[in-house]
Amino acid sequence: MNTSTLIAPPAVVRRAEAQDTHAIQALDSAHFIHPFTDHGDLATRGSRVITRADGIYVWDSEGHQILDAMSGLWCVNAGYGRKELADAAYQQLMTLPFYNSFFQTTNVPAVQLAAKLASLAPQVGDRSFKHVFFSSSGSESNDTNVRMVRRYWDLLGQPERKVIISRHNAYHGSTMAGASLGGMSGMHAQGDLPIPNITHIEQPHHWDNALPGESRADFGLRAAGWLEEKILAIGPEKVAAFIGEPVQGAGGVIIPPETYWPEIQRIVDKYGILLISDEVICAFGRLGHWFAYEKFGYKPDLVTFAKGVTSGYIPLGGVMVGNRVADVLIEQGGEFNHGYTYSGHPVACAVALANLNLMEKEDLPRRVREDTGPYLAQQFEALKAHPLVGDAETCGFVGGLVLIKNKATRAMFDPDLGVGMRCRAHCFKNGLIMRAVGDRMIISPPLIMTREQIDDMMALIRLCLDATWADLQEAGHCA
Ligand code: PXG
Repeated sequence: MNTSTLIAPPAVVRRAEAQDTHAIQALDSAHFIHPFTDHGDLATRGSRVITRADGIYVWDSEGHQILDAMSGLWCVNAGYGRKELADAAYQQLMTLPFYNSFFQTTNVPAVQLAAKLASLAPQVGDRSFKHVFFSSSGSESNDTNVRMVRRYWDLLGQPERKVIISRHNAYHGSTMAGASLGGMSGMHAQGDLPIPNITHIEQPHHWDNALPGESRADFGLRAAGWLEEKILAIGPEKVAAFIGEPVQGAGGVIIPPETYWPEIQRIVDKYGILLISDEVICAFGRLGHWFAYEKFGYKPDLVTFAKGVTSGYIPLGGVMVGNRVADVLIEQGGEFNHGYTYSGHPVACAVALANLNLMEKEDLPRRVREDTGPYLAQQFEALKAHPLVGDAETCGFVGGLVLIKNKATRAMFDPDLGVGMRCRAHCFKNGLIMRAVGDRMIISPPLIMTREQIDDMMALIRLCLDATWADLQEAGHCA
């Protein structure tokens, strides 16, 4: 079916609002060093200038309306333009814009937010979450995890337990510890990473790593087994913790088989190792639950959060500290020499509280779990019929699809063709933001999206797949 007839062509609207794009681009390349960017290349092309946003759309300085299927950067869970969040920030800025939480001092929004987060975190078995440590980002929170895990084992008289095991193609941030915990080879290649005592196992990626004919269930068990092999190779008495994203986000929306996390739980329990769930992307309704460990049925000791806690309106991150760790820190005591100026920032915490209240009022996690998430899954399933799509899957409100050269043989395109980037270019041209990770196209839409808006997004996705397919056929690259 040619879906291009279903929707209006890219909406070029509100030209009257257009700003002087060239002037902004010139200032941008003269002064702004962007993250994860080839700066020389950007200077020759010029940045896209995003000027405003509302609901599930953003607008650029040329007046183009763009459907943001990435929620900013996996974070605008409650959608753009929410007055409640702006009001909460304004009220708090006028009441107490800042005070620190060092030196036996606290502030009301930070206390209320910690209690709120504890009330949202489901208790599993004997593991509960009563305590929260605040930071301003996911990266800082994972640095906190490294410090806290080592402090925990020191206090228990096992200082030799230092090694943290993570996975290749994981993303845990961009600070020295965050990038080391992450498994991105490009990041490790710059700056002598990983730092000592951090090591990696292979990811549970059925598409890339399963044996021919291996079921998802069997592969999940085998992939979890790599953790046990690594623990035994290092020596269990030296292993402090295992860290993983419930679903790998930046790595390309890698959804593990259902057998994976329960087996990981069995292994960490067997060796008494701490389990860290990095839910910077997956928490706050993204997978249909307040916290994603509930979906996969495991029991983390520490949970990293950021992004969706404020729907990205203001920087805030933190670590949910489970009772296993908190009890030791509190009861065995002594000063924990770690913290940030902005730990428990009153304005960020006030915005987070307003955001969580709003998400609760609109029942967004349940909506994703029971209504819009399953609907999105159906639409992605149907995409598998497209000649360019080798696989397509979702989990809650994240999704990934593989662009493939030959569906029968599963032959991939030559990476030099940059097929994912070609598809991404068609998305931009047609008013859609979708990310490319190699030849995997990924989405993480705002949780407020309705079924009708999912239809609009899917029509755009099909339009862009069709355009990419037509390009590749014309150039003789298709099988
Ligand atoms: N953990 C996870 C699981 C993340 O996804 C971080 C930690 C670090 O958070 P901060 O707030 O320090 O950025 C993240 C961040 C991408 C992309 O290209 C993903 C992230 C950040 C930047 C780019 O998909 N995730």
